[in-house]
Amino acid sequence: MRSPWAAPSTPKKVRSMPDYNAEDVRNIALVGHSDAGKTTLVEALLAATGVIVEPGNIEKGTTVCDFDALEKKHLHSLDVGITGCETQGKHVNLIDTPGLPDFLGRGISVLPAVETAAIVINARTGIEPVTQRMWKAAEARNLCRMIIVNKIDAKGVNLGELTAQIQDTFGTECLPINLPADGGKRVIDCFFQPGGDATDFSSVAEAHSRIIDQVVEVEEELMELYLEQDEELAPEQLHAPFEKALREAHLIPICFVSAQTGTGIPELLDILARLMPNPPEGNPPLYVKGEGADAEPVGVSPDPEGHTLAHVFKVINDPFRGKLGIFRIHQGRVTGDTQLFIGDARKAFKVNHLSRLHGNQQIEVKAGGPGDILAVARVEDIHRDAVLHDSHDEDHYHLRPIECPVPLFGLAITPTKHGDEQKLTDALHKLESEDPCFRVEHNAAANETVMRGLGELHLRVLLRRLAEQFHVEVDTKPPSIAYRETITTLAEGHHRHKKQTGGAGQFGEVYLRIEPLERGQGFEFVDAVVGGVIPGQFIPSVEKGVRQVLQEGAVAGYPMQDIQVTVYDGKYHPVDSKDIAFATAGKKAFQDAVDKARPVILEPIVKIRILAQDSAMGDLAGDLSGRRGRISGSEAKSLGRIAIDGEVPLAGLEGYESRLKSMTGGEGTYTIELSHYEAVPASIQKQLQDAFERSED
Ligand SMILES: Nc1nc2c(ncn2[C@@H]2O[C@H](COP(=O)(O)OP(=O)(O)OP(=O)(O)O)[C@@H](O)[C@H]2O)c(=O)[nH]1
Ligand SMILES: [Mg+2]
Repeated sequence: MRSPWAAPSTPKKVRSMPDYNAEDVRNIALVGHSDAGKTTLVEALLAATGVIVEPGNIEKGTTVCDFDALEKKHLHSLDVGITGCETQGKHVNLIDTPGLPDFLGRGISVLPAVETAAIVINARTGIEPVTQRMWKAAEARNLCRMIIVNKIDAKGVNLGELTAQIQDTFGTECLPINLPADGGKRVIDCFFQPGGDATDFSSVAEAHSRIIDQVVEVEEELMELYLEQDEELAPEQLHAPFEKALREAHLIPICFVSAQTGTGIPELLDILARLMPNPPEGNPPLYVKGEGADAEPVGVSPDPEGHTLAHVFKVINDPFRGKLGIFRIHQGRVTGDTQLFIGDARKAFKVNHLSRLHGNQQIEVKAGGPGDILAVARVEDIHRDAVLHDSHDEDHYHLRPIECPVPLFGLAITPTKHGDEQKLTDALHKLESEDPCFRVEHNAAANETVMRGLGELHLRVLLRRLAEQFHVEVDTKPPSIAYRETITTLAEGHHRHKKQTGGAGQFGEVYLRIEPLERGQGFEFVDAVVGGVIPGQFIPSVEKGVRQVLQEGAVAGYPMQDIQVTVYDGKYHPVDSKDIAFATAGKKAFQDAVDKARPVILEPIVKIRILAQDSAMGDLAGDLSGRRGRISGSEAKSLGRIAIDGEVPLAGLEGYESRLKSMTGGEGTYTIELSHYEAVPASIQKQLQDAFERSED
């Protein structure tokens, strides 16, 4: 299992890194669909800069970033890998992310740590679902972006067509900064010193002038100079506007490489060192001060002399060695002596041992400054998304949260061994703290503990960690669907609660009105009682009773949503009226109203995107309609593949993964995201209603 401390299977030479300033740091996240070649590209970059003697290989399981046994078995990255290299006096932090849709959240969660998202595209398969999802995530984070087209050595690739497709999908700001030549055996620089060589498509001169035109557009004065001056603008004159164009996403350079043959790697290193932004040049990190709606943006500067501010973007729990918190320093310095607060904690911890990561190795370092990505071990209170700081001036600082897809794929679990309940809860809690797209829910209606992730593989990997690292075996079954209840029309409700039991009695009477709200609006409670017919102190009791029904459901035992409740009349008794009486009256009056308001059960509907060979289209469409789904469109992709978009109830997707594989000979993949809630068909509503018994107290 993955452990960042284990000795690597093939020891390689690792150079110790010298000190450097923020200006000399480049932070790059390699993102994009599975098989684009990200992990292999990291190997090529490390080998070209002498960090490793020779590039490792996915098939042999010898890469720096895919060091985990399960990654070697699957031949895919399942988690983030962090390493770095030096080139031209610059320190380049490289973060490799998994490209399988199931692990999307892990990729998204590293974005706050970098200035640049390098979107790696497989030249053979073109733009794929995760390419687009990561593009959007990087854009939402305001990151500078570049596109790396990999596998230009592969047979039958059409790089001209792919470039046009990239511009079509992501915009005409995407411009080649170099071009492939000799059928992908060379690449030719189009920016620094453009030569006149023949290329595989387009021309160097044209690519050069398009990129310069794009850069000068961001600065009027430069534009004028450009138009007046006969001579070419020198790269030095262009540096600042180039950075500005990157920051404003007015320019997204495309470069071409083969991670396997090494073509384009020196050119890529040149681009990383000379053009991609250092921390002061990138867009500033999105810090806010305060909580919720009161949070206000605050400026942070990559100044080593400022107060220390760092963000924990990843946490790894290892049952034997403790916890590792991986953070990015945004301001100030961190040394072994630094005392850091975690969030708003009053008590600081002393850093002691700091390290830089190189795959599963930790290399001890003495200090870090703005831009550095470092790790600290065995700090129990550290958690993902924590802000570390050395002064209370930075209390209540947060980084704007990442936007992760909602985990929809669920498994209901119970420990196999009796007595393992607590162990399971603890282990699940740890896994939850590591993974932004993993959630544990307790479904009270069905008395189920449900783990939710982005797909079957995601959960299988976590189950394996539960067993191997935390020694908890569990039994699994498909979970009950997360239905909701709502009403479809206005209705009135009334209840008079009167109880005489020997001693003091109970009395409360409530009249209320309910009406449907727009989908997603939740719940609103309005007090429209006049003249004190229900005294003010009992109104919260009425609301409490209503909320109990909201939580427990009135139709089939699922939480209710999108309802407004207005209490407008009632009666009280000076002696017998008490909280419990009004809570009961509120609850029963609400149930009474719901019964008359044509209640329905809602189910989650997801948007689905399936990618497969086009010959499977007929089978896929037929299967999806059998699952109550429908197709909304399809798009032909290169190499005889097709992307199909549609909508389907989440309940219909049980067992879809294996069905899809069998319909497509293992080729098909799919991604889902929550679209909306919709009423279930009447027959399903009846089944669910029949199985439900309403609580009477
Ligand atoms: N022909 C060719 N194959 C490559 C190249 N780069 C990587 N590959 C192969 O493509 C496959 C996938 O490479 P990876 O580096 O694992 O791709 P990845 O993007 O890290 O994939 P995930 O970890 O699943 O996201 C491996 O078999 C590599 O050997 C390349 O430039 N040319
Ligand atoms: Mg990988």
